[in-house]
Amino acid sequence: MSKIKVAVVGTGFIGPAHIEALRRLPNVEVTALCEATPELAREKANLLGIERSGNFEEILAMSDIQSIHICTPNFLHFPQAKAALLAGKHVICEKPLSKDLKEAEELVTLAKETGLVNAVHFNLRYYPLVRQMKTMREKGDIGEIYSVIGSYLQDWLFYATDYNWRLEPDKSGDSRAIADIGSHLMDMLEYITGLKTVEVFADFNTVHKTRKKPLKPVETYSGKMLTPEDYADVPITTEDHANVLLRFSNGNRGSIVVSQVAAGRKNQLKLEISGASKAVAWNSESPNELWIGNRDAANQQLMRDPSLAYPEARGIMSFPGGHNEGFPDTSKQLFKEVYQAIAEGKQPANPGYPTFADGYRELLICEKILESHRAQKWIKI
Ligand code: SOE
Repeated sequence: MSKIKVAVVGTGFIGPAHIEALRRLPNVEVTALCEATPELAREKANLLGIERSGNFEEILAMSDIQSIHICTPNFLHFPQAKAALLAGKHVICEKPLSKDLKEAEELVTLAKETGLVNAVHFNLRYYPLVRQMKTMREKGDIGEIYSVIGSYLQDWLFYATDYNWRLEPDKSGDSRAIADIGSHLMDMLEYITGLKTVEVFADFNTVHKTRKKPLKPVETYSGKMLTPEDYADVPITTEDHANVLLRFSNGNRGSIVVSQVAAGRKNQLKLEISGASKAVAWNSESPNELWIGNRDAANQQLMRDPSLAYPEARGIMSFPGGHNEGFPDTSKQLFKEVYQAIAEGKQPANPGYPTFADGYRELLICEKILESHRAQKWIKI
């Protein structure tokens, strides 16, 4: 069976995660890698055992490459996704789809015109018990949604000396915590509930209003202690923390909290969805367990187990109960669905995976949340 040849662009944190997940699929081969310079591309390709490397234009010119994964900083997503589509490549783009709504709209239109497969890496949808909650809602187990409470907490930007391109609006956009991880939370809660968020009221806080930007690369584990002269003070305008009130299309309410300065929370997404029949609650720190709340019966703890789940959730489980599946498995399961479409050569009419249109929606919600914070009032979506 000939394998689909893939190129990955960008090898920070998430690029290698894409490569690892793709290597677990039988019909895919990661053949080429692109980085900011040919030297870095070659170095990383050797490190990751990838045959070819080159700059972005060279990758696009490789006629046997059928799909491209864009894992670069946010400001590059639009030009790279546009060029890849125009070169006839299927595109899987990291979230957010682009830096602003106008760019996202152009990508959605272009992708539709080309008919090429287009996807956004909202991989957190692919925790099996997230799909179990969605299926429970679709089958009426939860009942009408009364309320949604969500949080997404991290601590990788906890110190004023924690620095990253995401702190720079020209590279990351005008929202940070909401656009970076709030987008996952908003995508997931609409995916599970089937509701649309129709109005938001947001309040942001920038805890560290100045951060220390290293003036030279900080070699990981080098043991070198940087001195004060090694840093520059940089004013920060994007949010470390955000509280957002939500109003949904069924008239009911919700709220989310997002923070990237929450000590001890490494990457914790939590959702509690209360319905007319039952409530469900899920925590990404223990992703193989689902709490089910009842008014007139004992509450339940559902363990991820193919034999206990609905077929729709079972379809994204590869291991039996007790053999836990986690973050890396979500990308494998997402890409498995995307590459079934790529094998057929075009975007299906109703893809099950998150598409550029979903990426556009998340940017729309994030822009309205930012608008609400700036205006300090309710904003309709
Ligand atoms: C950093 O906040 C980050 O890597 C996000 O960019 C990812 O989308 C999230 O899954 C984990 O944290």
